[in-house]
Amino acid sequence: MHHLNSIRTALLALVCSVAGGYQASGCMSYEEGLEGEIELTTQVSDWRDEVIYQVLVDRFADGDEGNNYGVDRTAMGKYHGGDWRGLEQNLDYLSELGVTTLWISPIIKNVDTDAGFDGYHGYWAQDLTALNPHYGDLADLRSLVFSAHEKKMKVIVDIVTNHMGQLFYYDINMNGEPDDRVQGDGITSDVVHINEYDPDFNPFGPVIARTSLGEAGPAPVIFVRDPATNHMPPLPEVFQDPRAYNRRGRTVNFDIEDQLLHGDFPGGLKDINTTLCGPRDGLPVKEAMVESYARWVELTDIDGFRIDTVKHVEREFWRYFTQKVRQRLAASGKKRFLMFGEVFDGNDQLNGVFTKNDLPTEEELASENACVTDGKQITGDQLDSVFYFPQHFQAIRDVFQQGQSTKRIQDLWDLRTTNWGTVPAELGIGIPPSDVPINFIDNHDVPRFLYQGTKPGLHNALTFIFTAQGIPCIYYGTEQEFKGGNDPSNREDLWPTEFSTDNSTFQLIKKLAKIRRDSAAIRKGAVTVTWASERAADEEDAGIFAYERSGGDAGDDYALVVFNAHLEKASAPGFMGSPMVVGAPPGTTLTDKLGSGVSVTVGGDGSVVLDPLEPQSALVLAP
Ligand SMILES: [Ca+2]
Ligand SMILES: [Ca+2]
Ligand SMILES: [Ca+2]
Repeated sequence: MHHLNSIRTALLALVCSVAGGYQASGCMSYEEGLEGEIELTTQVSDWRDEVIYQVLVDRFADGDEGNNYGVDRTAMGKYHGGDWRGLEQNLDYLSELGVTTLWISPIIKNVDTDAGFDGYHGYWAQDLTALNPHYGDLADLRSLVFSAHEKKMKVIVDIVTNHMGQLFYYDINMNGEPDDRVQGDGITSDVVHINEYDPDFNPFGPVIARTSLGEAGPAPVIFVRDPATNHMPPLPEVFQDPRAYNRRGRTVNFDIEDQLLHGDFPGGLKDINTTLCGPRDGLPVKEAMVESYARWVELTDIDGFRIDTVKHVEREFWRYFTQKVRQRLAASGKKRFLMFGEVFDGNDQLNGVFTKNDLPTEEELASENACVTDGKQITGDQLDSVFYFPQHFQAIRDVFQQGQSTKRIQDLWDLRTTNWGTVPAELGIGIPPSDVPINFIDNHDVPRFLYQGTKPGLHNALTFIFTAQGIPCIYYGTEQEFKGGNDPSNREDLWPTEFSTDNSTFQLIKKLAKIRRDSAAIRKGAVTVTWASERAADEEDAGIFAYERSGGDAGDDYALVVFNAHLEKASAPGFMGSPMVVGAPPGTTLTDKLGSGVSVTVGGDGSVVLDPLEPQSALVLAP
C-alpha cells in the first residue's frame, strides 16, 4: 500500500464529521476495511445550476507516483499516470474556472493492455467490483468526492453496461487456443480471415464452432488468464457465465438493429446480454449491473452516472436499471441522482427516445415485471437526459465551425419536445428531459473544436453551450485551447500547461460561468428563437442566430443572446426592413454581459436593432 495512514485518518475524521449522527462503531468499520457504508447526501437541488467538466483521469494530473506502474508518456495509447489524488489537488483550478460538477472517466478495474494499447480511458471493464488501481484506491476516491463536496462541487462517474473488455475468445476450431487464421482455400470455398477474439457478426445466432467435419454448435467461450495484462475472468461472477453475453461476434454494420444491440463492440469488447434477470431467465445480469454500480455510489457518495454506449442496449434494460438505481439511492438519501447517456448519433429521435416515458406493450411490460422482486413495478421511465450529439453535429460543427445556415439549429431545437421526454422520471432530477440536454462542444471521441475550427469560433461555441437551454459540459483541456484530432490525439496531458489560468479561453469560460450563475433566465428560462436564417452567404443577416431565455422557471429574469456565426462577414439580425422582435417590454435597456459595451433599448414595437456583429462573435444581452 502506498498510502499514508495519516491521510486515511484525516479522511476518516471528515467522514464522521460530515455524517453527523454516525456511531463510533460505523467509523471504526470504515477505518478497518474501507468497505463500510457512508451516509449518502443530496448535493443538488436543480441540475441546471451546474457546469460539468469532463475529465479523463489518466490525463489530468498525477498526484501519486506510487501508482504509476506501466506508465509510458511517450505514447498516447498508454497509461500516463494521472489519478484521483491529482484531480483532488487541483479542484481550486476547476473552481476558478467556474466548474461545479466533475464527470470522471470510469473508475472500475480494466484490462490493462490489449493489442498494444492500454485501458487508460477506463472503458475496458474487467471487474465491476474493484477500482482501477492506476487511479488510486477507495480512500483516494472517497477523499476526492468529499473534497469536491466541501467546495460545493459534485462528482459524476462514467459507467459502461453494454460490454466488458476483451476477456474471452470464441474457440471456433475448439483447440483450446486463441487463433488468428485463414479458413478456406479460395477454390472450393471462400477465403475467410478469422480472429477468434473478434470474429465477424453472425446474423443467425451465436458464433459457431467449426471442425473439418463442419459446424459444431456454439463456439466455446474461453476466458483468458493473464495477470500481467489483467486479462482475467470478469467479476462479479455472473459475468463468467457464457450466457451473460450475446456471443454474436463483432458488429460490422451499426445500421442493422440486431448488430447495433447484440454485436461485440469493435476492439473485441464483449457484448453483454442485458435483457437477462434472475427470476425470469435464471441469470441475474440486470441485477448485477444495478448492484455493482449502485454499490459504488453507496461507497463514495457520488452524485450521478454518465452512461456509455446507450444505443447499443435495449430500452428494457434502461427501464429496469434507471428505476432500480433511483429507488435504491433515494431510499438511502441520495435524491436527484443524475443519469445521462451517450447516444453517439446525430439522429435526434434516437437520442431522445432514451429519455422518454417509454411504455412497452402490456405483454412486454408483464415480462419485464417478472424480473422485479421488490414489488416496485416497472414504468416507462428511462434516463434523465442524454448528450446532445445531434447539436454537436448540427450546431457546433455545421454552424459554429463551418458557417452553415443557423436555421439548422432552430430546426433541431424545434424537434426536442417531440423527440425527447417531456415528463421528469419518478425519483429523478425533477426536470423534463427536453429542458436539460447536456450541451457539449467536443469530447474524447471526436476531434477537438480547434483541430479544424478557429478560436473565435470556439468562443462562440462556448457562449452557445453556456447560454442555451440545458447543462453546459466542457471537455478538459478546452480551457487550455487544446487542438487534438481523433482518439487518442484528443486525450492530451493537462499537466504540461501547469494549470495556467491566464489564456483568453480560460478567462472566457470563467466569465460565462459567472454570467450563468448570476442569471436565472440563462439557467432556467424557457427558450424562444428570435432570429435564425437560411442565408449564409453575403446577406445582411447571414450567420445570425438569436434566442431569448425567459419564463419557465426564470421568474422575471430575462436574457437575449445573439450570435454572428459567419466566418468572415459582419452581420446583424433583421432582413429587408424586418427587424428582430423580442419578448422583453418596450423601453427595456439591455447591455452585453460579455463586456463589449454594446447597449440597446427595446423599441415600442418590440424590435431590437443592433449594429452588425463582427464575424464569429456574440452578445449576451440582459437588463
Ligand atoms: Ca499516478
Ligand atoms: Ca482456437
Ligand atoms: Ca449490447
